[in-house]
Amino acid sequence: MKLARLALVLALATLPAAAQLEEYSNAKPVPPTHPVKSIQDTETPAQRDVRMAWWRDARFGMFIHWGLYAVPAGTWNGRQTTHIGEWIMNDLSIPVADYKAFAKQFNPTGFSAHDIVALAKSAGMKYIVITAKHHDGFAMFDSKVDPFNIVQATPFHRDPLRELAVECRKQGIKLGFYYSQAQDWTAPGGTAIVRAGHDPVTGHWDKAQDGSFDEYLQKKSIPQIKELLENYKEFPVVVWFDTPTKMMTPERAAEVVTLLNKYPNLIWNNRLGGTYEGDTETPEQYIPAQGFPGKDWESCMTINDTWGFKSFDTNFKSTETLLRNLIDIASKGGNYLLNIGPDAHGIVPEPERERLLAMGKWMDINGEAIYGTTPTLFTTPTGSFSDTLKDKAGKPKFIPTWSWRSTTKKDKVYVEIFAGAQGTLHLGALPRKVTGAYWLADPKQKPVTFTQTADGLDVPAPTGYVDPIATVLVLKTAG
Ligand code: JFZ
Repeated sequence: MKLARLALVLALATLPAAAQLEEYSNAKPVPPTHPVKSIQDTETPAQRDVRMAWWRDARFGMFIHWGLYAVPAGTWNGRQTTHIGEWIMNDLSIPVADYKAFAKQFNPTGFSAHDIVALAKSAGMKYIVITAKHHDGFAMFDSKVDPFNIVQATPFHRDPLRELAVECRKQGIKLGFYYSQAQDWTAPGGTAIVRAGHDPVTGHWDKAQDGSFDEYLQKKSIPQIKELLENYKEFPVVVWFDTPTKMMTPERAAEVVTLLNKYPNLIWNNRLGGTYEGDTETPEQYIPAQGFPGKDWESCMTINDTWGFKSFDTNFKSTETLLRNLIDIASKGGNYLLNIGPDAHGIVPEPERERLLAMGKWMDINGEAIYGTTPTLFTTPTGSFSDTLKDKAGKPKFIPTWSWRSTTKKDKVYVEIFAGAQGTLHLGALPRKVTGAYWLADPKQKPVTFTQTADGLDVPAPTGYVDPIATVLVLKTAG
């Protein structure tokens, strides 16, 4: 008995300090319980840093919501949906057979993987995430598992994911796949988030949707995820799951994780479900006021008010808003995944193209202040999109009290000054000594005067090189 005690004491004494502490600390939340450990559960922080490195440097990616919903484009039987376009089947309770029939009309001959990848590159985006299958169950790729896909069910007979993979490889940009693992409105057994007027348990509105969820998972969802992981060479580098619903229990999600674990460089988001936290937080349509300190995160946003193409949604954000969102996100250490919604011909709506190209013009000059940066070192309280205050439409409210943002590199601090600034800008205290300053757009890097005191840093508002959206001041810093 005594010996056993001694052994226990010795064993505890040899545990690393952190593990011992955990025994007595209530601070940590209960660790998630799931039957299969994921890469995030087993890797070291240093391994994680290596795995996430390209993603953290990228800061700006393209989301593509493209699928069969581009055919109705927001209108069905004379009714216009008031919600996002890719939800039309659910929102207008379209019967399965009617929705599936759209496939015969889907012939997007205007689709050019080359042009879309080139557009992403011109915008300064470093990766693309495209909907391989959305909640409607229609696969935008060559699937042997289920015939309801773009190759077999449409006159198009081409695999846009393969074409994108080829172009991404050629043009040097990364490719990821979005996959709706639990919601599937056309496959029997697939689940649907419950809404008024639909079955209160299954969310279904058509008998053709009824069936076993486990059968759906085993026969369609998991095999298609496998196809996506296996058939596109080095891609996907990201898998973007969505809407797990309560059906994705730890046991079911674990089967997906077993697949994902075969790809140790893969990055996947926090929407798989079953207590798996994934790699990235995914705030949607807003910028969290403080970011997610210590976590990887990515705000995804639409350019207008829909993800999937809607012919009558013309509420496009300005280039100014989009760029300042990107800057705001970078200053808080996140990525911006900005969506485009190609139409039924495969064409990217011109207002979206225009804005991405305009963003790219700014990035050509100022990208250095975005890529590979870490969050601001200033503590000056300013403002941002609020995730608690909402406007009348229920959208996160923008509190426009900031006139600038800041991003950080090892030996430089960038100050992105929004238009309207005049005279001298008081930037607050910076925990580094500034040794010089210049406008990023100045090819001669002519010195800009500044004063640094304990109280803070004063710099002139932009005079030369003024960009009406954001003018970047570079502060050279020591330590
Ligand atoms: C989901 C999808 O339903 C939508 O169609 C789109 O693909 C978007 C990017 O993601 O929308 C969501 C998902 C989760 C929440 C809200 C909308 N959520 O957790 O509040």
